[in-house]
Amino acid sequence: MRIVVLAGGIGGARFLRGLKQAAPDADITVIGNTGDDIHLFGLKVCPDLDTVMYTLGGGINEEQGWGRTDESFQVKEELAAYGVGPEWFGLGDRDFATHIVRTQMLGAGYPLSAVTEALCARWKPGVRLLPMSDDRVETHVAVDVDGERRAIHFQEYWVKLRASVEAQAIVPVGAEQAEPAPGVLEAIAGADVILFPPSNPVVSVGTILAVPGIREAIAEAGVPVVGLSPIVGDAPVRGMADKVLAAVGVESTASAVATHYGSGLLDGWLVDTVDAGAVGEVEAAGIRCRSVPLMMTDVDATAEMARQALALAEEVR
Ligand code: GDP
Ligand code: FO1
Ligand code: CA
Repeated sequence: MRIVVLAGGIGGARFLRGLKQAAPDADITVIGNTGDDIHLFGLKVCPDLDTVMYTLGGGINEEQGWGRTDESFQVKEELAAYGVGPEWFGLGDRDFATHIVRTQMLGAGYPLSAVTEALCARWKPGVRLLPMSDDRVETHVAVDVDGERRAIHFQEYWVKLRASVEAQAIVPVGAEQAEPAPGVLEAIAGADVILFPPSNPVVSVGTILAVPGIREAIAEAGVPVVGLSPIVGDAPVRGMADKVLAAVGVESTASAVATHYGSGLLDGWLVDTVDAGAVGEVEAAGIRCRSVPLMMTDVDATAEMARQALALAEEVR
C-alpha cells in the first residue's frame, strides 16, 4: 500500500512512528512542511523536516520533541560571546552539523529535495521524506506592535514570543510562486490513501496545501483522504494551533478543523473520544467521522490511531 502523509514537526513525526509500526510493509511518502524554515548564522534550518528525520531515525530529543538527543550548546555559547545571535533559538552542536551539510549542499547547487535525501541516507527514516517544495517559503505572522502592524517570522512569533502577541494573519511568504518538489505530485497521484496526521492545520498542513498544485492533486487523486484531529477537548495537545486557527477565523474544536479542510478535501476524520459529541456535526458536513483515542502517549497507542485511520479510509473508499 502506498501512503502519502502531509506532515509538520512533532505531531507529524510521532504519528509517522505509529504508522510505520501499524503498516510495516507500506510504502510511505512524507510531504514535509518547509514554511518553518529559517536562515540563522548563514545556515538553512528546516525544523519540521529535521524533526521527522530525527524522530524516525532515532536521533530526536524525545522529551523536547525537536532537536538532537544528547545535545550540547557550545557553538551557540561561543557565538553569543561574539555578540552574535539570535540567542532565543536553541541550535545545538550536533544539530549544527546537519545545517552545515545542508547549507553546503544548497550552496553547491543541489535542490532541497536532493539535500534532504542525502541527509536521510544517514538517518534511514524508513519513509521517503520530500520537502513540499524546493523553493523558499517562509511562514510569517502579522502582529500589531505599538499600534503598528508588522510581519515577523513564524519562529520569532513562536519561539521568541511564545505566541504571546495576538496573531492577526498567517502568511506563507513565497508559497504562491512555489512549485511542488520533484516527486510530490507523482506520490499524491500514485497514492492508495492520503493521511493528514494530527499536525497543525494552519502552519503545517495549511502551508503544504498553500503550494499551488498540491491541494488540487489531493482532491483529484480519487483515493481516501483521512485526517486525525490535533485538537482534543477544544484545545491543541501542545503548541499554538489555537492561536493560529483564531488568526484564520477557525474555532479550536475538532469539528471546526474538519470543516476548515472541508468535504472537498477530506473524506474521513478522527476525533478523540472526549470529542465524541462532534461526530454528528462533522458527518453533517459530509465527512465520515469516528471518535477513538487520539493521544500519542506511546508508539503502541499511536499505531492504533494509524490503524483506525487506515480502517476509516477503507470504509470511505
Ligand atoms: P510542529 O511542527 O512541531 O508544531 O508539529 P505538527 O504541526 O506536526 O503538530 C503539531 C500539532 O500536534 C499540535 O497542534 C498538537 O495539538 C498536535 N499533537 C501533539 N501531540 C498530539 C497527540 O498526542 N494527539 C493529538 N491528537 N494531537 C497531538
Ligand atoms: N523550539 C523551541 O521552542 N525553542 C527552540 O529553541 C527551538 C530550537 C529548534 C532548533 C532546531 C529545530 O529543528 C527546531 C527547534 N525548535 C525550537 C522547534 C521548532 O522551531 C518549532 O517547535 C516548530 O517549528 C513549531 O512548529
Ligand atoms: Ca512546525
